[in-house]
Amino acid sequence: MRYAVSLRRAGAVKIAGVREGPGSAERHEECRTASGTSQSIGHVTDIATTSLKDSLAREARALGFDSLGITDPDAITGVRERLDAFLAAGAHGQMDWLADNPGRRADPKVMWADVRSVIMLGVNYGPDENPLAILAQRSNAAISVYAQGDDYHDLIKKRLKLLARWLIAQAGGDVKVFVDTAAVMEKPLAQAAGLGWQGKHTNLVSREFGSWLFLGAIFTTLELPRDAAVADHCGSCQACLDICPTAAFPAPYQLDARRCISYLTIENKGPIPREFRKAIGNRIYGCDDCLAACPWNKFAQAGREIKLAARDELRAPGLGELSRLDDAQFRAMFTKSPVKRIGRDRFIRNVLIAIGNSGDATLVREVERLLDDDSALVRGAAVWALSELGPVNEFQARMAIAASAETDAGVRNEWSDAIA
Ligand code: B12
Ligand code: SF4
Ligand code: SF4
Repeated sequence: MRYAVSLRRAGAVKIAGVREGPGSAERHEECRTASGTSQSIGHVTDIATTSLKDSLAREARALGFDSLGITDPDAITGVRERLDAFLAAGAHGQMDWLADNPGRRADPKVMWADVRSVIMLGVNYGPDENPLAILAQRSNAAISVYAQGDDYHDLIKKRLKLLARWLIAQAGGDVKVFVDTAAVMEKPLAQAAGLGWQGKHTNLVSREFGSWLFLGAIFTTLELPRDAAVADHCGSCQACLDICPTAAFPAPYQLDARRCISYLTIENKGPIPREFRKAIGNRIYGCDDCLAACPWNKFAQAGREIKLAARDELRAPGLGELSRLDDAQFRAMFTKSPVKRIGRDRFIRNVLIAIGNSGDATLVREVERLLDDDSALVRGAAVWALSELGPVNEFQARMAIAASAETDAGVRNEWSDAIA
């Protein structure tokens, strides 16, 4: 367990009298005591800071967390301006939820006025093999490391709740727990809490776990001792910026999500813009290139959580096999996996882009079948894949027939663009 700061002096933790936090439309989880009610303590108590924090760290470790640090809710100064600049540039693309109430996202106290301390936690999901090796196997799919095992949201949320309950039982107070989906800026908070620093690829880099930490947060009304923020250790390195296949970093520390393969394959609901299709290669869900390029990964070890470990069938699945999945088979194959959330049509869209990039003529058969798919998104991607794999003259003849029967304007455009 990485303990963000060593505790040399025993101090006092003030547990203020609090009521339940204000209602919020955010998808946060408020942790409750076993009896089902939020526990509040109506008086101020002293507890040995060191022992509470040490015990918290021990409990967190036992629950599977690898890193823990505590910060002040006011610690992330300057993020509002950067978030505003990101949104003003439109860098969030279709992720409208990122633009909802930026004031709340950038300031934990706007999210919850009673919060006094933010406990940041990390779970190491370091891969057990080089995640870039699969990129050379062009007839197989690359699924990003984070999505090869069970969904981390479910796993971490459960453990955050257990840890939060433990904290309430020990010291009282109210809590809210968050992982990924709420309006909380987890990376700047984790940096302030001493878990690592936000690298030039914009993710948190840890000296011990490199780029491979999932983050989660517990907001509490308890006043807990703070850890020191970690300084930036990127120096003159820019390996992550150089490796990015789609040039998604307009500047160090800034990402244009609209160009990021993770966004394009997961968040983007429509057709993948043509300019990025070739650069996507065989990445069908997310991308790890900038994470994997980071030299700080040399200290990383494979994650210890078995549920987050790669399922064998998701390490290098064949593109042909994936392209044949119908809705029920897709759901069955990706049970408990984060991949499930994009649904079968977007998934097959991604597989078809990878097939178009495979150079594997044996996959033409699969593509032809998908030209008649019920989903226009799938048909459009199939047109592109065929144009990349098939001989041009044959394609022109096929276009004349198929384009005339096509009812969707977007797919008709795919046909004419493909031939242009
Ligand atoms: C939206 C989102 C995305 C979007 C946008 C990513 C982004 N960088 O904003 C997309 C879909 C692209 C995405 C992709 C990925 N994501 Co994501 N994502 C999020 C989410 C929900 C919000 C992030 C956010 O607030 N973005 C808004 C921007 C403005 O904030 P920011 O990235 O912190 O931007 C900062 C910098 O730009 C900086 N900055 C700007 N200028 C300057 C200048 C200087 C000098 C400095 C120092 C800083 C600086 O200031 C900004 C504010 O701090 C978080 C969960 C959460 N609630 O925090 C997960 C999260 C960031 N994602 C995560 C992961 C794992 C990924 C992927 C690796 C998944 C994958 N393998 O495909 C990729 C990585 C892509 C990348 N290089 O960022 C993890 C990262 C863990 C970590 N160790 O950091 C998180 C924290 C989820 C989690 N709970 O674990 N993600
Ligand atoms: S995840 Fe991939 S596409 Fe996105 S910024 Fe990193 S290297 Fe570029
Ligand atoms: S690859 Fe280099 S620049 Fe990028 S986050 Fe890692 S240390 Fe920083």
